Amino acid sequence: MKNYHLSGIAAFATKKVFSAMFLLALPLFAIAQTATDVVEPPKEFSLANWDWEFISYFVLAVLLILITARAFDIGALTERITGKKVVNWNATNRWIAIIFLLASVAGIWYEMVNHGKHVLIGDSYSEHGATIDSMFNWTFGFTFVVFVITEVLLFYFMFKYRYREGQKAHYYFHNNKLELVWTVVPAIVLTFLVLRGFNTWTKITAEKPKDAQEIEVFAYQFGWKARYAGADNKFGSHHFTFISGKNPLGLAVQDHVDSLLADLKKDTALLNKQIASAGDSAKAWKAAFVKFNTGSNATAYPAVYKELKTKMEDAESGSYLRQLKKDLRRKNTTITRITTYRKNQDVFNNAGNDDKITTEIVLVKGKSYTFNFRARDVIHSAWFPDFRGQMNVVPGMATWFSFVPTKTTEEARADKGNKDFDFYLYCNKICGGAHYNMKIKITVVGSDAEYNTWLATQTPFVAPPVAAPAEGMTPAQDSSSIVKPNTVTIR
Ligand SMILES: [Cu+2]
Repeated sequence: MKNYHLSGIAAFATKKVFSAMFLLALPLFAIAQTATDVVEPPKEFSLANWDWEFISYFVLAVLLILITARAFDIGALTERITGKKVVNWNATNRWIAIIFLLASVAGIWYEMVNHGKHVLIGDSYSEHGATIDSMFNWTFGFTFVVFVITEVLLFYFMFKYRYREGQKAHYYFHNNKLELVWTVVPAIVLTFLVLRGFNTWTKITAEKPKDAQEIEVFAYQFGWKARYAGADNKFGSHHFTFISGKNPLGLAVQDHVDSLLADLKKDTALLNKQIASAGDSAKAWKAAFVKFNTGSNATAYPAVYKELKTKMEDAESGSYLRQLKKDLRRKNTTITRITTYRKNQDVFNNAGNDDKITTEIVLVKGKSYTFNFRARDVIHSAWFPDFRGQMNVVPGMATWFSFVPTKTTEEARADKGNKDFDFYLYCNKICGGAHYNMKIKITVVGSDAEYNTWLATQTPFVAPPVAAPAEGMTPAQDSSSIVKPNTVTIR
């Protein structure tokens, strides 16, 4: 071709190499990310921390590309001077296309064999899990076959219908039959996949299995708590206004709610006093600031200076008073809510006293469980990857998920050849800064006896009353023998 333009060829070649590099680099980067197990703390900026080996390879690659582009330029120049074709581009590109196709297939194969275990989810350990996996396999199978056919055709057509001199392209406008085929076939396949998914999901979530043991799963920024019903097999009521440091799940337990109300009333009394004397405190802060701000104090103690100045300014501008009033309003609202809820509902029936709040979930293999979810603050999502379950956890909305674990933790460890393996329930909704750390361990045991042993080690929310000592015996003085109320605090 006489009219090949030098810079045109160079640009074309460079672009081709670059896009190939990107295409190959992206999955490699993704795999490298998932393969990293250890999270390293951020390093301080220092040239010594740079990966000089990688940088030198990168520079070398850029140089190679530039040299290649230059070589193309030379070839094209030679073409122009001699009038003879140096490279037959149409013939070369068709083979590059085939090589690219084969290299991609080999690359995918290599990555799946060597790093596939980092991205694949592993065996399922719940009864319904097999259906989910089968659905995944069908979807993957269909799309994979279509993907392979279209990609092979794409590169083969590039090979077959390359430009030849004197050959004219066929003008092809419309074909009803073809349109029909590639509309109807995907429609049928998609209908099958979607209906199957819909059916499966409906079956899994239609209604709570009647024989299932219920466990409450409570989500908060950033962690999980589980609640098991006590000996009465009944869960105590709860309300979000009852939540306090000592009552993280807001259980309706009279003593806790009373002491929360008392605390709130003490707070509001203090706030009222502070509001009444806000004018005096403005004067006091000013006096303190003037007294401090002499000589070189301001430069010698900048932190104290800044604090006093801010306090004085806040007091003078009225923002201190506004803050106090805002706090008071908030606390009064909470008091009203608590008293209203207390009056209207017969919730203090002591059902929650023996509930057990745990930092681990223990299940028995082969038994049916329903997890009732509750969120304290924002939307979370409960994800049981090994049990193929996921459900949103939304403040103010009751959601649940049921499954039957099919193997114990020990059996799963043996399956995987990993003695450290554990099941976890993760948060799968980016809910804030420490979302990545939000998980709770699930242990599946083989027998009721093991489960009961574990449950016995968990303290009830309210300590049972200590039995009166038998006559003639002195009451136990050892404080460690007294069961303390379970005060799981939320970080
Ligand atoms: Cu979360």
